Parts: sequence; C-alpha cells; structure tokens
Amino acid sequence: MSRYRPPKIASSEIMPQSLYINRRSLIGAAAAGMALTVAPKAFAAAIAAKPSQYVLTEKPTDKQDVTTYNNFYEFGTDKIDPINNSGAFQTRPWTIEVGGLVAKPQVIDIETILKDFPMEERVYRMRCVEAWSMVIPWVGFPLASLLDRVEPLGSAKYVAFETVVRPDEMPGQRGLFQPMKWPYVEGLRLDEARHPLTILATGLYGETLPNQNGAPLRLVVPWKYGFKGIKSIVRITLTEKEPPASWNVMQPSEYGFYANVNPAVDHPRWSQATERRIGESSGLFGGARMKTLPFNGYADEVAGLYAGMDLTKFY
Ligand SMILES: Nc1nc2c(c(=O)[nH]1)N[C@H]1C(S)=C(S)[C@@H](COP(=O)(O)O)O[C@H]1N2
Ligand SMILES: [Mo]
Repeated sequence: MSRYRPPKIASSEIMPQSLYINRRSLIGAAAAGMALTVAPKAFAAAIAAKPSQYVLTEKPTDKQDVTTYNNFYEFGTDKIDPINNSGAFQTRPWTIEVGGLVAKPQVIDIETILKDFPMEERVYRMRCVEAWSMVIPWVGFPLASLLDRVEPLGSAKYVAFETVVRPDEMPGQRGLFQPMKWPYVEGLRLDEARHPLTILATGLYGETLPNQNGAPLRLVVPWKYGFKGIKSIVRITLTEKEPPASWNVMQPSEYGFYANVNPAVDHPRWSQATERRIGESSGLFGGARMKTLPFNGYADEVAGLYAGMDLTKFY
C-alpha cells in the first residue's frame, strides 16, 4: 500500500512554511517522522440528510481537499498525516457519554444518534486560526437537540467536550514526542452550544464522516476558529465553570477560549485580516487572499451572543 499523496493543493496554497513551523514550534515540532500505519478506507457509506436553511451559496471546497488537508494532531501534525495515519482507527462500536449537570445523564451509541436525530445538510465556511479556509458541506444535527435529551440543570453554564484517547490507533498519541496533552478538549458556553448554527457532524459531502475529519462525531461551530471543532468525541459534560480548551490551555496568549473569528484581532504572530480559501487560485506567492469576515460571516446570527464584549479585544 503506497502512501497517499495530495493530488492538487499547490504549494502557494499551503500555509507559508514559516508560519506553520511557528505554530508548531511551541509544541517542539514534535511528530517528525511518524510512520504510516494503514492506508485509508476507500469507500464511505452514503448518509441521508435533508436540506436545511443553512446552506451557503459559496462554492464548496473540493472533497479531495476537505479530506486530505486536515488538522488532527492525534494522527500527526502535518496536513497530510490524518488521512495517511487514520486507516486503522476504529469508529465502531462507539459511544458518547453525556453527563455532568444534567437531569438525565446517558451513554449514547452512535447508531442511536444516527437513528434518532434527523440529519441535515449544512454548508458552512470553516476558518482555521492558521488563516486558511474552506467551505464544507456537512451532514449533522443541532447540538441543542442532544442537550435537550439530557435536560441540562439550571446550574449548567458551559459544555465540555473530549476526544478519544487511543494511542494504539493514533500515532500522534504514542512515542517520545507528543504534540499536545491528551485528550484534546474543548468547550462552549451553553448559549453558544444551543445556538442553531452549532452542530454535531456525522458526515460530509453526503457520506459518513471520514476518519481524518473526526469520525464518527465531531463538533462544528462555524463562527469560531477551526480548533474549536473538536473531533471524534467520546464525552460531553455540562459544567458550571468554563472548561479547559486544549489550544487555549497550551498557549493562552495566542488561542482564546471564545476564539470567535475576528479580522480585527491579529494572532500575535500573523494577521487574521485575510484568509486563503483552499483550492481557489491564489496567484503568485499565495496572494489574492480573501477578506476574513467578523464571526466568519455569521455576525447577523451570532453577534447578539456577545453583546457585552468589546470586539476589538482578544477573547
Ligand atoms: N481532536 C482534535 N480535534 C481537532 C483538531 C485536533 O488536532 N484534534 N484540530 C482542530 C483544528 S486546528 C481544525 S482547523 C479542525 C480541522 O478540521 P478538518 O480537518 O475536518 O478540516 O479540526 C479541529 N479539531
Ligand atoms: Mo485550525
């Protein structure tokens, strides 16, 4: 089995090497030389989804790019590592433990989720904090529907999320050099979690979610930087206090807990004013960047959640 090679991402579209190495430098440019395990599964099952009102008119990024240019450090820190190293990752059986400050804590099987929650197509922009972006046709359902099922208590103010820890199947979680502390964790305020734009995705492009994109279930919060979209979730916990979020904990001056896409607030080491839309022609030296929109273009829907916040500041 030969190692997968990306067919069509021009070098001009890849994050400038200096920035990329810089983001990794804080974690010690760890996982160099991680070995290929098993080639990715070739076929994904179709997944039924009804259309929704949340479908962008912008052209979706090619499926090839969406599924080969990934951040999923459990499988390695290079964009191509997740597809190359996630072939042996087992996403069945799979359960998600939903608990904490709820009236009805439960362990829910992924098959139950697929059966009980009607899946919708959501075409969203995705803006990585590294200043590249995509338009992704997700299949998923509102996180609010799952929260309703467990009945959050009045004392619940936040929702905490946790990714699976499986060093045997995730080469980024084993060996001498570990890029981060595991599990990868994230969190949202309860009102953000309940917002109709916030979904749990089980698929993309009308098919079951590929391993490298966070199978079998991942979070998608389209107005926030991509790192909030935690993958391969095994635990969801309602809490009273703000839960830890991996990037925020690792480097709080660079990655906020809120992490709302904000062109007015630069990353300390690069501008957030513009972005490179992966797959779109970008001219010489990766030029022709697009302007980044406040809240990633979802300000009309979500700005009200942050009425008291000074949007020129970093959160
Ligand atoms: N568990 C886990 N979730 C994760 C990450 C990760 O490394 N581990 N990377 C995040 C980052 S930085 C981004 S940009 C998105 C990328 O999602 P995609 O590969 O499906 O485009 O996943 C996020 N979720
Ligand atoms: Mo990201």
